[in-house]
Amino acid sequence: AMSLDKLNMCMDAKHHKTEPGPEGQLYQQCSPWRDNACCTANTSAEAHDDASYLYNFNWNHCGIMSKECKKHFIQDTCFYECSPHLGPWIQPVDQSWRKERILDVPLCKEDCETWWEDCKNDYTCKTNWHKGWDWSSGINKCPEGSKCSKWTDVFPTPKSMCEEIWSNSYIYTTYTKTSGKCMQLWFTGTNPNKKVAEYYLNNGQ
Ligand code: FOL
Repeated sequence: AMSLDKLNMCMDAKHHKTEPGPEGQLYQQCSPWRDNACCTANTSAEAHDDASYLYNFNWNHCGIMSKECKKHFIQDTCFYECSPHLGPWIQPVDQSWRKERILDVPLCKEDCETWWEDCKNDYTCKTNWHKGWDWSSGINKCPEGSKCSKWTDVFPTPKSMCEEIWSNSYIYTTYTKTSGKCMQLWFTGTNPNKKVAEYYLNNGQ
């Protein structure tokens, strides 16, 4: 059925379920979404693997990504694949691999800042990780003419990283986790993001 419930829905993308629901067991970092999720248990496990079948995405495109940095990309994958409360930010998109995307999801300051802090000694060759890779080997490699640079040279600030890396999926905010006005990648217990989605649905952007 067409989704009328913007507070409880899944985007029409590569691996999302058609409707959110309980999963019983979700893997490790995705487990907070187990009571109501847009990801399957299988997707939640794949979210933890390098170059997994989800997108064949190679985190280690400029040397091995540190485990401190990688845990944030795993959490981002869980959030992206599992969140049932992204309705206010779901937009149609004309891409081969998905029909809908998220745009300008207001991310809590702490989640963006700890992500950037934990990655700042890593290396990358691109600001936008959605486009322009060399896929000739089956996994993404840095395109010809690009070079691996220090994270902080590619992303000078947490804001630049959070906004640019996934084509503006996120907007950096100065709201903290207790504000009720930003979405959390990291949480335990009841999903705090439902109330945030409700807030933005009632108050526009
Ligand atoms: N996390 C968040 N927060 N938002 C997202 O949109 C998101 N998307 C992915 C993973 N985590 C996310 C999916 N990542 C390609 C690259 C990355 C990717 C999915 C697909 C890819 O195939 N890129 C091609 C262009 C494909 C096309 O646009 O047709 C390339 O040129 O590299």
